[in-house]
Amino acid sequence: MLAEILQKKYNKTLKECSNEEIYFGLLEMTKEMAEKKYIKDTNKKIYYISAEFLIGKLLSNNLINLGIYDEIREELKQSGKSITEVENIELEPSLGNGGLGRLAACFLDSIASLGLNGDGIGLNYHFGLFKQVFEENLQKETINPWITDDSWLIKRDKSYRVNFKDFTVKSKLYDIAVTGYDNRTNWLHLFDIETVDESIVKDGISFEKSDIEKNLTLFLYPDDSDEKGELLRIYQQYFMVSNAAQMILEECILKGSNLHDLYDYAVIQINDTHPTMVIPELIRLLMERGIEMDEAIDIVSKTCAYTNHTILSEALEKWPIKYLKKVVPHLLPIIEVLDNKVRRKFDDPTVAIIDNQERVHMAHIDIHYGFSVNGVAALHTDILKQNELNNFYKIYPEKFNNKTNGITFRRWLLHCNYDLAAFLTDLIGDGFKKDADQLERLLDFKEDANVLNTLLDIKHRNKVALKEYLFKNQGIEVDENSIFDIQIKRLHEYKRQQMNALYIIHKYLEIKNGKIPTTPITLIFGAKAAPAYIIAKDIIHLILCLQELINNDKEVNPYLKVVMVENYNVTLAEKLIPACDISEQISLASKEASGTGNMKFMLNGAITLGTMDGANVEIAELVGEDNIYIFGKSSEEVISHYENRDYVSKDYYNKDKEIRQMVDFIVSDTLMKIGKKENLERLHNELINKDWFMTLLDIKEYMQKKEEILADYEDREKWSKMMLENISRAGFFSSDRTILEYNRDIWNV
Ligand code: 26Q
Repeated sequence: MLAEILQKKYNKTLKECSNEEIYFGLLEMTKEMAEKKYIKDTNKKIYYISAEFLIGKLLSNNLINLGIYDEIREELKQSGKSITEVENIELEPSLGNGGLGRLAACFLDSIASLGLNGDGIGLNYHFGLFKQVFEENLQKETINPWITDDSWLIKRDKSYRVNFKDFTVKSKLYDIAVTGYDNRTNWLHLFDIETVDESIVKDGISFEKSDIEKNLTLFLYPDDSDEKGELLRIYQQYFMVSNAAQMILEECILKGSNLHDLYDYAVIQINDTHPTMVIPELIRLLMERGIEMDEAIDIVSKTCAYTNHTILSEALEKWPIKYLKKVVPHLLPIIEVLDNKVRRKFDDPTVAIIDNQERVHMAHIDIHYGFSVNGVAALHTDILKQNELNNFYKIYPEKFNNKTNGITFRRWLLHCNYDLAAFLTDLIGDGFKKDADQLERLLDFKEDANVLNTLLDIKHRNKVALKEYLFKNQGIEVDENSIFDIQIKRLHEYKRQQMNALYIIHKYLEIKNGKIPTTPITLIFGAKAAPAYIIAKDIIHLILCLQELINNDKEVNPYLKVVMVENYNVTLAEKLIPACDISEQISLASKEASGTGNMKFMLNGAITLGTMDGANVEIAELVGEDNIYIFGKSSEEVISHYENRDYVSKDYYNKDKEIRQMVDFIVSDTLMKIGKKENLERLHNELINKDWFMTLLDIKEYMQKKEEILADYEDREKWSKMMLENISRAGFFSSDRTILEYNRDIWNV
């Protein structure tokens, strides 16, 4: 079939076609096949509304889900072509910041793969999140264009009017097919406007923030903002949810809803607070269609469910009324009624929607006017119930529930680790592809030396593949015989990349003093920092300076290497994760809601070095303490430090020589020669005088545990058994399991 398409499209045989031509041929073919698997379903539908869908490249995944990957791979091979090289042609859209966006993409895959009726709704950002480049050991931001004439986007002739205070825009809809694994096709609906003007972007990623008709869907907001930026974010959010609400009502009416029974036709999952305005917007639209306000509120409350992804107070959205008035004044009367109702019912001012500083707490709207509130890992949900949202939990205990995150095994095993998936299939059959719990059958081979050695072999081959990829694509050289210790995630102080960096300093100094590691170590980082997050950028600067220092020091570089990959994204994750030995999950306990990278690493046979935070807690329970390396203060201890305000980083700095030595190295002559004084001094000062995320509290234990895990790597048999145990127990983290729970407890479709 591919050959026919290429013949028709280019009048060439497969052999004669360039990789680019093959890519576009496959794109056409896949889109057609996907569309055929769409079934018009009149049942209740899940609408997963999210400001982010970090979908990654789609070609291979669609081929896998459509069941033709092996066939195409073989066909290409026969003609001397390689599917990996064809994949390289595809541009990766960056329609997400990190975990929350990637989760949304995994969920869409699982919803379709389980045959459920459910679509995603979001925005078609032309440049997505910025592309990261390194210059003079600093992060610079540029645009990441991904939309080409021919792409996964399918233009629909659907359009809605969205009214802002001073003007109206007309939307246009693009769809991307979401193929289920051996199952139906659903859609990801991405809204856009005709008038967007890509040419207003100048000098990196700067543009005129107030010209909404030109900039509305240019960029995905990184998690930071100034006033104009915040206004734009409100414009984007309202544009997204108004389109969503109009489309949902239209579809439900077509299916026979009289709107009084909307919840029998639709369930809306609100992915963090970014789509919260869908609640007042739906109420408004129902009232426009003649439904009384009280009933409209009741209908919407039975239709919407909310997922919380964070307890960091700075990430909880609170929009000043002043801003909302500038953008969506027509929502304010509704929000005020919602607030009044709450105030009449509950004395507690902390559960009000509008606070005494005239700010609207978006999460509070979701909790009062949605029927479900869920956290994303057991510990996270407990913290929401007992601490962060305790006042709400006391009012609505029945609304709170946990849904531990998951990942799609199609992308994070079958696609990214072809050899491991094939080996597992040989051993335990292919039942695990649809029923991930069957991975436990691997435990039968716990004592089988051949199996254990093959796991080590596959890991080694993946390390070689990564080595080649990094050399080709980033000009970086690594030693496949070293230990690959990897930390890849957004850069944030709570994730504590700085702690890992301090460890590198410690190792560097040890090697300088003649203490040589048994096996060389390669420390790999990948992380984007929000452009306005100064300290996060300073941490990147520190890591890049260490990379330059260490990799150029002949005394040290045979034993220690630091690699910070540029523009970390889904595609890079797919190369890095299968090659990883040590998975760094070292957030300050209580701060990482779940983490999902931790699950991807486990599934691919990496061993976790981490704190008892987020889903690490559940990983530890599943694999047992012999198969994971846990360190650091517990979430209770951390929360109590915050409550009592009794953590003083300077005390730790003053009383421990080793800590002082590592921290002070940041501003040593050696590093200052390479780096920028301002950045390094600011970071040094931050660690000593603030350290809000308690790096120095956990660092000694971290160093000990890391020595332990590095030493255990030497025992290859023990290590391979840990790998086997981790892979075997990863079934729980399939997003299919997560989605079945969402459906059982929340959606009921
Ligand atoms: C808020 C206001 C203004 C602008 C941007 C934002 C904003 C944008 C993105 C706030 C938060 C985000 C992203 C949050 C996120 O990715 N959270 C992660 O969600 C994952 C999936 O549940 C969890 O595994 C991670 O632990 C959590 O950090």
